[in-house]
Amino acid sequence: MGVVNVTPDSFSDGGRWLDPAAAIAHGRELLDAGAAILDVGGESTRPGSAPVPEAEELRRVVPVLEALAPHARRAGGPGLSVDTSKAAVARAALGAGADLVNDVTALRGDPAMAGVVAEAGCHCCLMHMLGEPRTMQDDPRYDDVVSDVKAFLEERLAFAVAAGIAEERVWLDPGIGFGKTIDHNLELLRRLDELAALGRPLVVGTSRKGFLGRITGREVDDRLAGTIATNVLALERGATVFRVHDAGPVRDALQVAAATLRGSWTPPTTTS
Ligand code: HH2
Repeated sequence: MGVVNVTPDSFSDGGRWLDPAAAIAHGRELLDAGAAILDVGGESTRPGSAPVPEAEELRRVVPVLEALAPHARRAGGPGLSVDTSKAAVARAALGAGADLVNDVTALRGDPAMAGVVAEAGCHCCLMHMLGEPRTMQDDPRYDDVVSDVKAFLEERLAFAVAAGIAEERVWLDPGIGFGKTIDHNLELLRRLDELAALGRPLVVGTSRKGFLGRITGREVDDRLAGTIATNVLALERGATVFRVHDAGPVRDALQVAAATLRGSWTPPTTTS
C-alpha cells in the first residue's frame, strides 16, 4: 500500500504532493513501482497535528482519487483507499472511485462513518489509536500493549459487523506510532502473530516513523532500511498489507522475504 499524502504538513513528505497534479503523478509512480493499493489522505495524523476542515479535506483528495481510480483498479481486492475519519469525505471518495476506507479512528471519529461503509459494501481498515493525534504521544500507558490493542481491535470488528459491515471486508491495524512509546511499537511488531490470530488481514504502517529515527539516529528521509527491517519482520509474523512511502524497495524486500519463507519463487512479470 503506497501512501499519497495530499497535505501541507505530513510528517515525512508534507507539502510535496499538495498540488493535485504532483499527487497524481506520485500515485502513478507508486503503482509503477509495485504498490497494489494507493492510500490517499488529505489530513495529517502525525503527533500534534490539528484536524482539517471537511471542505478542505474534500478539496484535497477528491480530484486526486478521481484521476487515480482508473489506474488503481485491482482484481481480487481493493486498489484505492482513502485515509479519512470523516463520513462525508469517505462518501465522496467512494463516489470518486475509492474502494477502501482507512479510518485511523476505527469508526469512532464520526458516528456516520460505519453507515457509509456498510451502505457502500466497501472494505475498511480499522486502526488502533490511544487518544487523539494532538495529544496521543503524551505518556501513553497500557497494561499489556498487545493484549490491549487486540481487545480493542476485536471490539471494533464486532462493532463494524453489528453496523452491517461484512466481516470479510474488515482489515485491522495496530496503529504503530499512534499513542505508543518506542517499546510499545517494538513489542507490537515482535508479537504481531497474536494480532494476526484475529483472522483478518493485518495492515502495518511503520514507514519512516519516529521510532525508526530514534533507534537508528536517522532523519525522516533516511529511514528506508529501518522501514524494510520492520516490514520484513511483520510479514514473517502474519502482516498482509504494508503501508509505505517507498513502494519499490519495500516490495522487493517483501518478495524476497516471502519467497524465502515459502521456499519457492517466481520471476517478476514486469520489469518496472
Ligand atoms: N499511519 C499514518 C497515517 N495513516 N493508516 C493506517 N491504517 N496505519 C498507519 O500506520 C497509518 C495510517 C501516518 O503516516 P503518514 O500518512 O505518512 O503521515 P501523516 O499522518 O503525517 O500524513
